[in-house]
Amino acid sequence: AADLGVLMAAIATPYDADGAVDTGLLSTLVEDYVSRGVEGIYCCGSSGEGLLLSADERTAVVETAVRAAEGRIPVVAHVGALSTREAIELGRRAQRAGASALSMIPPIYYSFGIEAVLDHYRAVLDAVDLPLIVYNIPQFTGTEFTLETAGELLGDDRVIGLKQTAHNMYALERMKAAFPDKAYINGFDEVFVPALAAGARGTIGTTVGLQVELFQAARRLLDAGDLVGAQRVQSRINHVIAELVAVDVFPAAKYLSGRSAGGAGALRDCRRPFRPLSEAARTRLDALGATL
Ligand code: NAY
Repeated sequence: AADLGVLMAAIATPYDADGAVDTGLLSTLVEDYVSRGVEGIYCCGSSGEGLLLSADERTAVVETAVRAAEGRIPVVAHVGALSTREAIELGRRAQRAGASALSMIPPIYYSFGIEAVLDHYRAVLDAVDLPLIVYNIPQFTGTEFTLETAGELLGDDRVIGLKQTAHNMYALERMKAAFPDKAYINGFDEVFVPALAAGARGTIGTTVGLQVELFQAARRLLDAGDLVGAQRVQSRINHVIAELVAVDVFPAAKYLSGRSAGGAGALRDCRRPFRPLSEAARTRLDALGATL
């Protein structure tokens, strides 16, 4: 399996003037990311508005990203869905499209309980012949994966790792200590350096495509044992994140991502109910973009 402990961009999904997925722009964006040193593409996640897309749209995004990446970097397909049936269908389609791995949030909305959640994961693993990265994002899903709840999945050979979009470094370290051979992937760009220190390798993030050079620099400094230097780079990363979060992180990052594919805003606004960016927000982001 491809090494997934790398710097992966959680890619935005571009739309055309009619609001349909713009596969041409998506290919351009992937090409730009590859040329700038992004080491993997994560499709249809939070940043990619995966849960706001139809199954056919999600499939088209994965197919396009795989085609554009041309095997140079891995493409991970997020196939999380409320129903097990849909997650399986999305997983099968991602496999046919040539994705390197699947990733999946637990089912949301109903409080299913951990046994149902684990069954959901097992059903997808049984139905699809691709390795899987568990997506831990408790703030959105209400389910937190820790050693206690994710141990069974981490013990499964088909699960290659876990994406920790949570600030719980202790839980991350405990999982790593118990299952050291799995890939732990940071999911909050603002704690990249702390997560590497806790045992993660690589990251999947909204801002990776905007500032991959800084992520590379932080990793390099940490590898060289320069924690203070790495922390300084993390601060620069966080300055950008704070600006994006002050606007609205996903619409803001999507706006700036357009800069390498036709100009800021070229990917168009996130789908409703995300609110369109105001003129004031665009102006603020343009100023930020000039510093990147
Ligand atoms: C995805 O699925 O798009 C991601 O993996 C992105 C993870 C993002 N998590 C959340 C909760 O937004 O990149 C982070 C995040 O945008 C960033 O750290 C700023 O908070």
